[in-house]
Amino acid sequence: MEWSAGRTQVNSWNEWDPLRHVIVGRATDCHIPPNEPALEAKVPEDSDMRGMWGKRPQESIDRGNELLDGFAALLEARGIRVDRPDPIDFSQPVTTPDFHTGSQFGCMPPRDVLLTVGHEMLEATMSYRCRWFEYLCYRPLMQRYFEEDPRFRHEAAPKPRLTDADYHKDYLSEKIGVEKRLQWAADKHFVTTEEEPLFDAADVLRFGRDLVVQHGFTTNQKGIEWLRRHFPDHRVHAVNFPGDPYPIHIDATFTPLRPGLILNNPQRRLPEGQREMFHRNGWEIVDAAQPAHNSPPPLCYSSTWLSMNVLVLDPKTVCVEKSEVYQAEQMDRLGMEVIPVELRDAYAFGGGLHCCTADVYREGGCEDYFP
Ligand code: ABU
Repeated sequence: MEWSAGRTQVNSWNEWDPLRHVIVGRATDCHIPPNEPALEAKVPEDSDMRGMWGKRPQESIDRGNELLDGFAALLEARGIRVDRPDPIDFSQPVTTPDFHTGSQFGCMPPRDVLLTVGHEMLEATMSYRCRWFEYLCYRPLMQRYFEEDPRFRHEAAPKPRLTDADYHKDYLSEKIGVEKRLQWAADKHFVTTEEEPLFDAADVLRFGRDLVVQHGFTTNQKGIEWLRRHFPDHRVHAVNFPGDPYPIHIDATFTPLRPGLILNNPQRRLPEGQREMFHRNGWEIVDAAQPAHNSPPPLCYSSTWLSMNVLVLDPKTVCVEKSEVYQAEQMDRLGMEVIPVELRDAYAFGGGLHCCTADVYREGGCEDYFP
């Protein structure tokens, strides 16, 4: 069925086909959540955010929203339909029979929560206690899509219990050191155990019939197996990136730009043994350009590699953060038209241009790129 802006259709099979409809997150009421096992393992050891929690400064929220609204307006000006989540009160604690934590996180970034595969949008299990209820911010949209698109499948993965059994205790120490973290990453010893299936949607990249999923802090092997059983018509490939001492989410590590071309973070190279399916099918994996910044902005959990967290609008057009000049130059050399988008002051809310969006509709169908 052809795309029409007036009629909701959910359809997106990869990261690069022409984008027509997308969700953009909001910074409203975003909180720095209290310490909890999965978060403690992720916050860099030298970060001034360790031990800090509470609502983020209002002026940073206002600035974040200004940039996110600007990005939404830019996409709309290009004819892309943009929907936004409905924030809930993130100061509320999360209490279940199994755990309690003092506050929530926010409704940034949607890419972590929602995985669109074809006509389906799947709510991820998530692996942070503070993000347990985040899916609620997207429920008004899910209800609307369900009413308007008879093909839309709204799915939710089993909510995890997130007891202490979900986390390796040896990660819950103030000082581990990067060397030990890198050894653990090479041994695929991550903070999450195999107690139950866990995955964040941002650990999944879509390549038509193939889903490439990062095994790391936020997605365990059972989560990948759950995805394999949930999508029986797909081939699901587990990958890991041993150069990353804090491995969460694949989209600042491995970035497909168009059929046949992927950017890979040069500090987090895909191991030789996992490249075979790409090489066999003529795909090129090139090192991403260096970030333009030496450190992330204040109160930001993410690394400087949000430089490569770009949003592909179609196989020839890509949104790159405005200050990431080296990444923009590389895109230009790779034959992409670059749209600069100012977003750095919103990074602290959970990520870059890919993170802060979730696909609803891209043109095209389910192709086999790795026959
Ligand atoms: N959500 C992507 C963050 C990855 C990184 O910190 O490099």
